[in-house]
Amino acid sequence: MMERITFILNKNLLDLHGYCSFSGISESLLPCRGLERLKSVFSGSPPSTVIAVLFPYKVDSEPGNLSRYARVPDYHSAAGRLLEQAAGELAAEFPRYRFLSFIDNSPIPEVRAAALSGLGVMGDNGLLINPVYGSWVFIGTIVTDLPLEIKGSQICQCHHCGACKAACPGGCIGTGSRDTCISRISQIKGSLTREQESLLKSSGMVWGCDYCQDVCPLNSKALINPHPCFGGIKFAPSLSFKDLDNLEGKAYSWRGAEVLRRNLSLLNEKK
Ligand code: B12
Repeated sequence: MMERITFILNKNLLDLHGYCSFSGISESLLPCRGLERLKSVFSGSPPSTVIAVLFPYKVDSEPGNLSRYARVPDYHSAAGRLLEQAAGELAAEFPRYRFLSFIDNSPIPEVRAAALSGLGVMGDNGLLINPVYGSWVFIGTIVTDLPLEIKGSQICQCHHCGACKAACPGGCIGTGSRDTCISRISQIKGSLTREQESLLKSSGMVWGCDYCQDVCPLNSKALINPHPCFGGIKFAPSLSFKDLDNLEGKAYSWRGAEVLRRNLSLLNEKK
């Protein structure tokens, strides 16, 4: 059975995967629309296993005002399609069981699921750090009521070297608060507070933030080999006003042009 599952996952380019028990994450499910889907699909038979899958996304080390994850086509659709296809094939192979895929907009705490699945360590910056690709990986999952053999289920942590904490422009790592996280501020709709504006300006970021990942020593030898689902497409490392006319396929298109325009305008203001 395990061979068959591995075959189906690998055939769908999901070879960077691991398994954890659903009970390891069931206490920390995230409230979102997907939670209702999860509850309704598994109403008769509770989930037993989570298949966690990684999608390496780093394409370059060039500086720019866009975080690395926004420099490849939108992972929600690119990686989401592969997960959905694999879930369908697994359901056809094991018709007595259900298989439901998620990515990002997910009730599954994905970093925890991936760490429990043995795919890497949990960094102080809250991110999963894989030994080969570093933290430059997206995480998706397939939840199933098919009980699978789980080997080990312990979360390993990083070395707490403090580099991410020192580099975080908002100084929020280790504080338990994400209020000053640049990635979060870059996504806020409407107007920003003075403090948020000045943090965003000093970071030089228009969308997302990679400061904590750039300095992580566990990322220093990360392999740059983006997942084939991104089709070899690499967007420019920086966004400019003229790019706002066409946001199709970009990871930040869901937020709309206005938030990006505001961020770009802030960065263009004299300091
Ligand atoms: C909401 C969210 C955010 C919010 C965080 C707000 C919050 N509540 O924590 C914001 C917008 C800030 C954010 C930013 C980023 N995110 Co995000 N995010 C998520 C999401 C959708 C849910 C996380 C969550 O709420 N967990 C539940 C809370 C209760 O768990 P928690 O144990 O308290 O804390 C978790 C995180 O919040 C984080 N964390 C812990 N402490 C701190 C402290 C700070 C300052 C921050 C920012 C985060 C953080 O680590 C924990 C493990 O997940 C997940 C997808 C998912 N379904 O899991 C992606 C996810 C965690 N994000 C991801 C990414 C890539 C990022 C960014 C790197 C994007 C970027 N370049 O800007 C940044 C990184 C910032 C950082 N250092 O964490 C990836 C991580 C991949 C990986 N290798 O681990 C995920 C898994 C999405 C995916 N499918 O790949 N994210």
